[in-house]
Amino acid sequence: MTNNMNVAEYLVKKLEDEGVKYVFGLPGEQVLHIYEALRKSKIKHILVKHEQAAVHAADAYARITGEYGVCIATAGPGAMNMVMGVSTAYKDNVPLLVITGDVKKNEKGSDCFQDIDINGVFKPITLKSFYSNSPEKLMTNIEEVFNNKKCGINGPFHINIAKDIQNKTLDVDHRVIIKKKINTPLQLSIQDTIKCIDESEKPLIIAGSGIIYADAMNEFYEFVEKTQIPVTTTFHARGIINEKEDINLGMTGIRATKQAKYATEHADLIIALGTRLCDRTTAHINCDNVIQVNTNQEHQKVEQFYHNDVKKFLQLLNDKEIKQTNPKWYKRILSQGDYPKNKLTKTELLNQEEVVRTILSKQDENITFIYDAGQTPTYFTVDSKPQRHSQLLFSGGYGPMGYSIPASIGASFARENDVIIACPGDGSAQMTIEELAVINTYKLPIIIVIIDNQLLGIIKQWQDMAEYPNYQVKLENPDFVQLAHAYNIEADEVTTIQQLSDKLDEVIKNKRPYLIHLNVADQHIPLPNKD
Ligand SMILES: Cc1ncc(C[n+]2csc(CCOP(=O)(O)OP(=O)(O)O)c2C)c(N)n1
Repeated sequence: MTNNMNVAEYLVKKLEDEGVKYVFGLPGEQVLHIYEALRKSKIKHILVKHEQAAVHAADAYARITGEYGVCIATAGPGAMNMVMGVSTAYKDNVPLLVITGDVKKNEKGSDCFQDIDINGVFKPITLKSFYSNSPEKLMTNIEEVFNNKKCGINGPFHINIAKDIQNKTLDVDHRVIIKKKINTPLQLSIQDTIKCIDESEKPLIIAGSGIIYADAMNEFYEFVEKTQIPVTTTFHARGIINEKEDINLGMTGIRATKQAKYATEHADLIIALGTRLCDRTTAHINCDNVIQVNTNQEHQKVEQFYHNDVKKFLQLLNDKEIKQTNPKWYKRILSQGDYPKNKLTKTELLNQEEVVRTILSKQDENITFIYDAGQTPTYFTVDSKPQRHSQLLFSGGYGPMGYSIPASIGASFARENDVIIACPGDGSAQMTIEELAVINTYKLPIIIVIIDNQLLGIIKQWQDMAEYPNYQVKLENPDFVQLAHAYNIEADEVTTIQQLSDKLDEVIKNKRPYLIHLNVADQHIPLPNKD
């Protein structure tokens, strides 16, 4: 690094050195110096229309690449607009680096223009929220953020830098000392795990997205190959092994496949890797014999919990002799078969599930699907079989409406040249529709399919199920096709399944931004299987 760097330049250089290619954000007065450093760097800044979108875009980028998604906003209102996106990433431990500028150091807390306790707001929704109020602190903080990632600790980190500090020259020779954050797995824990596997007749793996974020995929494949232990996944690790392969039983939890549910209920040993075992995942676990390896210990739920980097843990395990699973257990699971597909009912307008199945029928390695909160997630979840990880993205454990359009932008930069299909409901689309402008600016190959029932459909269903009269769930929508045109995006209305299928074939080939609008029936989604 050259001498005479200011803090902003140092920060951006550090991002470059760590391989950051994109930063999603929107400038403001309190990040002026950082933007000047970005302007001079190799990093590409993607200018969004709303800071929430910057975070969702960075989040999708991170879910796909496993690397930090980086986003930036100015103090006060800019930072506060990020809260939704940061909470979303926090709930799913998505690796994010969130950078905000702040008012001058000596004005902090003085109630001056745009002064608010940003760190106070971000603290509960990040793994750590740093206030870098000196050049030395910034140097330590940014080092710690990247060191955590290297140790397999994943989730959002926040760095807040006072405007005047960004412009301060720093001593590049200042020595940064970082404490190691995570212990190397003990031989004892490895031996215990091997003993459990050796004694088990019916072992099962629950694979979580921590494996992806910790860059432990190869170690994971080696472990599965070696032990032949059947695999189920959390939602976010879906496709970590192609779901069409028998060894992957599919997703476990409340929307489990029939085989995953059976295996989870009957397993005598569960090895949970890179998952925090949230309530939606643990739905069918019956045995006490659960080994969990995860760097997030906040939500530790089992006795045999190893606070370790899953990559290191698997490396050590793979070096040892381990028993192969009895194929009888595996055959018994496979004999359970699948739940029968829902019968499609005839509806006056398009049937939502048929629409989703038609979209999913276009699946190939180079297409990523992103859906939003509402009714259609259920169909995307039960009707899909992802062939690679992150082929199906959703805002997951937090589930905000408005995720899919901005996330499609981040996904598009993560998988350049691929086609991204974003599928919001009409309510969700309108929460972040302004980002069509960004899709147009960068001419991203994103197809937006608005699945429009003119309702906040899932809330209407809740009201119906509670036998409440419907209240405040009817939507009066704009003409989405005209709206897309106003953003200079090609768009069309489709009214039949055949038209939808043909239109998708055409626009997937074209690799240009496109919006498809369709009206669907008011339907109730099926509730989770109870049998
Ligand atoms: C930001 C936000 N506000 C409110 C909710 C609660 N909520 C979940 S789904 C939903 C309705 C979604 O409507 P739409 O996008 O049209 O999808 P549909 O249910 O009709 O398929 C609401 C209000 C939420 N998840 N996120």
